[in-house]
Amino acid sequence: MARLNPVHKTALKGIQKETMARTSVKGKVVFITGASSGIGAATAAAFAEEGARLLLGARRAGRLAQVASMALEKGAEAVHSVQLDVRNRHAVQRTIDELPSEWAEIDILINNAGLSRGLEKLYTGRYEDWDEMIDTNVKGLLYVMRAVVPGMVVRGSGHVVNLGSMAGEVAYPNGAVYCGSKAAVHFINDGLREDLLGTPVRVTCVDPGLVETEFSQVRFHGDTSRAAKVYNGMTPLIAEDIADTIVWAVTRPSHVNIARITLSSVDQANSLLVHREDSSK
Ligand code: NDP
Ligand code: 8X3
Repeated sequence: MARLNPVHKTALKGIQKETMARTSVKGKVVFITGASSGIGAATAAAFAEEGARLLLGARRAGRLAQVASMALEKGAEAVHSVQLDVRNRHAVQRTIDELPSEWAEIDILINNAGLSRGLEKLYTGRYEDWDEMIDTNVKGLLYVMRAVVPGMVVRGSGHVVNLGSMAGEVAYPNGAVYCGSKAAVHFINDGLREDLLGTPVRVTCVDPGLVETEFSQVRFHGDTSRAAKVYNGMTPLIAEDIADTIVWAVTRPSHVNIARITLSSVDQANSLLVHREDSSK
């Protein structure tokens, strides 16, 4: 094994001391879109435990209020909620522009709001479902980024975490538009990181496989028994697994950029291959 000379050893020690520190999120403003449910709500809880200040956004104000009080109980330094539909570009910009001054400097953006609608062949799919997915998962993600990232560049600090999906890596039958929207997130994520090169702002994409949240209920327009079947015979991830991963990525030392993380339960190899116990045995 190659030996380090004394000069290199000393230099390395200096680097380790200065740069290996975990990035603290205590007191930092963390903006989570889609915070009213699932991964967003669990991420709010995880950042609350780190003592962050949480800016929570979603359309359902009542659900946001529940997440806000849970986050305060778990140790969030403060919570501010904004009722927000990410599909409305003007509302997104206005919401960010009109934040109270103590919330205006967003340190970390968790660009999580998203959904799937329907599971059917592309050539018979519903236009309304396509619009909703693309408007939310692609255009909404972009609108939020466009409103938040300029401030990070001016202040010379920030971290954007985008929620992609394993479904953005391999398309599955009947899911082309959802999968395509998440493939778009990968390219937008990577393009943003390229455009931010030369600034200290970090950009990460987190790509989960199956996570049991309200996701499938939303996909099947409230059909809970059809939604439950998605996870039949297998153990899915839970929202807290994704929250834990997001907090890990954000708390790496400030010189480390985690570009992309793909995670699934051990019962899933990719978006096409899921191991299920045969319930008839
Ligand atoms: P949930 O349905 O539990 O949560 C989705 C969240 O997005 C809700 O808080 C919802 O809030 C919000 N949302 C949806 N549309 C809008 C909108 N137009 N404006 C603002 N907020 C919106 O699903 P998950 O927690 O599972 O999903 C979170 C993200 O994770 C999504 O981007 C999803 O694609 C991604 N993902 C999920 C996986 C899974 O298997 N569950 C796997 C891989 C990725 P409200 O309705 O109150 O507006
Ligand atoms: C969500 C995972 O496989 O249900 O992105 O589409 S899947």
